Amino acid sequence: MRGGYFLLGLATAAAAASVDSCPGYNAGAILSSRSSLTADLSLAGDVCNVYGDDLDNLRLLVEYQTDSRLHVKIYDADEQVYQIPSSVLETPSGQHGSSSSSSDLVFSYTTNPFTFAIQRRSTQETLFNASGLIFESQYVRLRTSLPENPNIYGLGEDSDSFKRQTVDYTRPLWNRGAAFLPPLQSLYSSHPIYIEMRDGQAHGVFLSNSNGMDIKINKTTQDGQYLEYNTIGGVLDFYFLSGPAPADVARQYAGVVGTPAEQSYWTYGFHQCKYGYEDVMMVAEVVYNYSQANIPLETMWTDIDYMDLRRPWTLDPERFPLHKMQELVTYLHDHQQQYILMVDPPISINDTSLYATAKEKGLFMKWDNGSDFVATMWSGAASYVDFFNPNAMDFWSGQIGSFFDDESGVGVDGMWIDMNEPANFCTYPCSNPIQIAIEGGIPPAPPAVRTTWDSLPGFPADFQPPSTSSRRLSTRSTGNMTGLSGRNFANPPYIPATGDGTLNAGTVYPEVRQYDDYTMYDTHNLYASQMIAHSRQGLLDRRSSERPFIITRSSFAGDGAKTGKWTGDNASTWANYLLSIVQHMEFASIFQMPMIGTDVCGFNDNTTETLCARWAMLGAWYPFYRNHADISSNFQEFYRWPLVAAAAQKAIATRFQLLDYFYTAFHQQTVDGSPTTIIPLFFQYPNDANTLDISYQFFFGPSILVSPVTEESPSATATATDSQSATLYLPDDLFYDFWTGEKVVGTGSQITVDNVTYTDIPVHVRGGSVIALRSDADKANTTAQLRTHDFELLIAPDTNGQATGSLYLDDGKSVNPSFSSEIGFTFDNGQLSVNGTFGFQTSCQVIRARVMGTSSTKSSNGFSSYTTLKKGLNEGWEAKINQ
Ligand SMILES: *[C@@H]1O[C@H](CO)[C@@H](O)[C@H](O)[C@H]1NC(C)=O
Ligand SMILES: *[C@@H]1O[C@H](CO)[C@@H](O)[C@H](O)[C@H]1NC(C)=O
Ligand SMILES: *[C@@H]1O[C@H](CO)[C@@H](O)[C@H](O)[C@H]1NC(C)=O
Ligand SMILES: *[C@@H]1O[C@H](CO)[C@@H](O)[C@H](O)[C@H]1NC(C)=O
Ligand SMILES: *[C@@H]1O[C@H](CO)[C@@H](O)[C@H](O)[C@H]1NC(C)=O
Ligand SMILES: *[C@@H]1O[C@H](CO)[C@@H](O)[C@H](O)[C@H]1NC(C)=O
Ligand SMILES: *[C@@H]1O[C@H](CO)[C@@H](O)[C@H](O)[C@H]1NC(C)=O
Ligand SMILES: *[C@@H]1O[C@H](CO)[C@@H](O)[C@H](O)[C@H]1NC(C)=O
Ligand SMILES: *[C@@H]1O[C@H](CO)[C@@H](O)[C@H](O)[C@H]1NC(C)=O
Ligand SMILES: CC(=O)N[C@H]1CO[C@H](CO)[C@@H](O)[C@@H]1O
Repeated sequence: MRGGYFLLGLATAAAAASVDSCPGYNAGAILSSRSSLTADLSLAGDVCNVYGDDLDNLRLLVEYQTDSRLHVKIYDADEQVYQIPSSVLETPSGQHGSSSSSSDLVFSYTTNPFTFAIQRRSTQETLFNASGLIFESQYVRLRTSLPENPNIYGLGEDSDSFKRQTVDYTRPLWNRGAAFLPPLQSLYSSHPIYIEMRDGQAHGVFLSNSNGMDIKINKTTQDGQYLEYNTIGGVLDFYFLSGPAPADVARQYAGVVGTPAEQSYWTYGFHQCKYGYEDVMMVAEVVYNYSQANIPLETMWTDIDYMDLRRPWTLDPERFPLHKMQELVTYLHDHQQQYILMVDPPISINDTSLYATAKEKGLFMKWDNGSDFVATMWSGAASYVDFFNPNAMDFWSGQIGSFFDDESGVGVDGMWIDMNEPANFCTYPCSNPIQIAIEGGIPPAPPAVRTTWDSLPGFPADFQPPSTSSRRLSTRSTGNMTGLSGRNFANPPYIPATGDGTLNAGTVYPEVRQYDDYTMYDTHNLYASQMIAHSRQGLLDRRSSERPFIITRSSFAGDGAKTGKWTGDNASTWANYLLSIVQHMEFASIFQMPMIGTDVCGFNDNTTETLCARWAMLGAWYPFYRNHADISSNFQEFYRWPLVAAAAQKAIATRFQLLDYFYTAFHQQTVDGSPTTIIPLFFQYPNDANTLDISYQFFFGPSILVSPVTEESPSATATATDSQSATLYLPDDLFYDFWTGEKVVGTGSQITVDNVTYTDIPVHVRGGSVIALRSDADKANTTAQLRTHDFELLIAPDTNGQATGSLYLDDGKSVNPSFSSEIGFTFDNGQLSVNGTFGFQTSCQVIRARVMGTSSTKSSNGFSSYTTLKKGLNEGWEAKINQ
């Protein structure tokens, strides 16, 4: 494993050509049982040593784990090659009782050279056909042939098309801070799972590998259509998932990486943030202005502005002093609102006491020679916490516990974790991160301290500028670093097409060490996962019974089990408004990270009134609904324009009506991974080939089809009375216009909805649904108040006059709620029955119900008159409903 280190550059072109000369492997010593198969793979000829050295001896492990899940792993016989530590992502191993004769997936192979194929038993179709195995010290390749123009989804994070391009496409995965979300480059997260659709049937392929990689999809005359994995290390650890419905693949994937974390009820309220709120007074003003504008603000956020010179775990003593922060938190909590602060992972060297403590305990990532690695971050020179160190948990949890202490610190309600790709502003080779920070003006000079602040009605009268000192928090823990390795981390021979042309741009360098002999070369894509896990545990240590709410920027496969995510630094563009729909379908339905949101109205650049209005309407159908802007962008709180305020009021009221419906849908996904949150159309209609290309419509929960306006406003000076028409696709199914109740028969073609104003968005209810709406949702100022409102049922019968729906109720916040109800609604031609389990006692009633589609003319109201019910939700009942 030591050749070719100094040949970079000159050798690259020549080397690339010789990939074709690699000999492949022969299989021998094959042992098969009912439910597994193992073999030895040995290099079948002369080494090619293209990107490092060929490994002579590999092992193959095949496990029929369940009837729908086949595990295939190719790894080095010595087991020295890096593998994802099970402490970070524990994927299932062992056979779990399926067998080669009962599995839906059939494994077959050739020995000389070794190739393998995966077939679907029921159709005999070959789903994966692996050839071209190369296994070198710094490069692993495997290719599968595919049918022409395959329908492939997943493999993110990305800003590319929803359905993957099938020719000349490279998807690099190497977590990377990438403002403006450039297409065809690495973005913040890595999720190496894809779903492929063939003739209405779906299957999934997950490669559990955290190394940087390129996944190429191409069609050439020589090789036909294929998908090819090119990783810079790790092993080939595949989970094949048989579907056959897309929703089955989602559940099967959850069976590998875990089901998503349940979120508290309040997290579905509306959130506001901006980078550039200059002091706690300005933050308070935003809270106040939202309330004056009658727009229900649920949670207020503060970006790194609150830190003293951008140093994590500090407060700016003049602009965000502790006692004012505490008053703000008290105010918010008294009004049933929440507060969240951003936390970055590195410790500033200028934060001398905390830095010394962490350094002494050995908690930082290190150079090979044992010196602490120093990056340049928002605070200037800073060292990243090494979360592999077993003492990092104590340290991190201690920081969370003391800094966010409800009595003596800032009692936040969740954590926003950023820069965890991890990011580094010091360009390689960075000899002096301190100097780079000084030259780069980092941290920037803080804004002038205000000398007079107007008092805000409702806030303490002395909500006035302070003069006192900041508070620093101390820490405890121990740590150690060991290990060397023979690979060329600094100049790897194969470099994924990240967009930078190198792996050391904008991040902690690949040669930097982590505890237990890990190097960032292998663990880079897991840095965020570790920060997420430690933050979640820290939040649990602090408030043990409450569901921890975390929003991260970077992530890896499986992190949805612990965190939510926002899609990072998008821009205030129409293209990014549309892109959010694609990203949310990917994260929610394919990557199992359904608490997903995009900065509403856009982060970078200045938004416009009409874009922000459309985005306020779209954002209400995001699982995580937050308006956020950059420091260099104009203010864009919803109350800044009357048109946007009106859009937001309607959007939030509608979201509130549907909040328990969505809470129920989200809960279902946390139980078994069912894709019930943001759902692509082809998941719902797998046999309708037209749905395979639909990128900008989605289901919000199983019954609500959202079809946002997809064309940019024609006029920059539009007013609330202006409108546009929207063209949308309706599958062959019965729908109802959510707003008018009118029946709309889908025929598998496009329809046009006219007069979609800036305070409107086309929404349809799928026939066959019963939806429990919170009544008077427009009168609730927070989700806490909403939870006291009664319900009313919206009934959308199918063509047989039948409909069903469900409602999950619990206390909305406990990690393991002691009481919950799973209530089923069944409607059959006017007869409604309510049954289920009723563990959660509530005084909320179902006060009334109405049926959709009693008229099919647009001009008249399509709803039936209300049937008054006034029935409780603590036991089953039946009722007759007027139609
Ligand atoms: C599998 O791939 C090989 C090329 O590697 C090709 O010759 C063969 O036809 C493929 N088989 C199927 C069933 O796709
Ligand atoms: C796809 O194949 C073409 C033709 O061989 C080649 O020029 C191109 O580089 C390939 N693209 C990728 C992403 O591999
Ligand atoms: C709050 O509203 C007042 C009155 O419209 C305005 O002057 C002020 O700039 C607003 N402040 C913020 C931070 O939105
Ligand atoms: C919402 O209304 C309730 C009840 O009137 C009140 O206690 C609470 O402070 C209000 N919250 C906000 C954010 O206005
Ligand atoms: C941080 O510390 C370095 C080294 O001691 C020093 O040069 C730099 O001026 C400090 N920066 C700030 C903002 O205090
Ligand atoms: C360790 O290596 C780094 C990077 O090459 C270098 O900056 C640092 O000075 C070295 N430390 C020691 C103690 O040699
Ligand atoms: C680190 O661990 C190694 C082996 O476990 C040990 O020899 C060494 O003394 C430790 N170093 C520190 C600084 O604790
Ligand atoms: C946003 O608009 C302001 C003026 O309203 C301007 O100063 C600023 O440069 C603009 N920002 C961007 C990113 O275009
Ligand atoms: C509720 O009623 C429906 C329809 O009668 C039935 O399918 C379902 O099993 C019932 N559920 C419970 C929990 O009783
Ligand atoms: C009710 C309404 O606003 N109708 C308008 C819908 O759009 C068409 C074409 O733009 C107008 O002619 C209607 O007046």
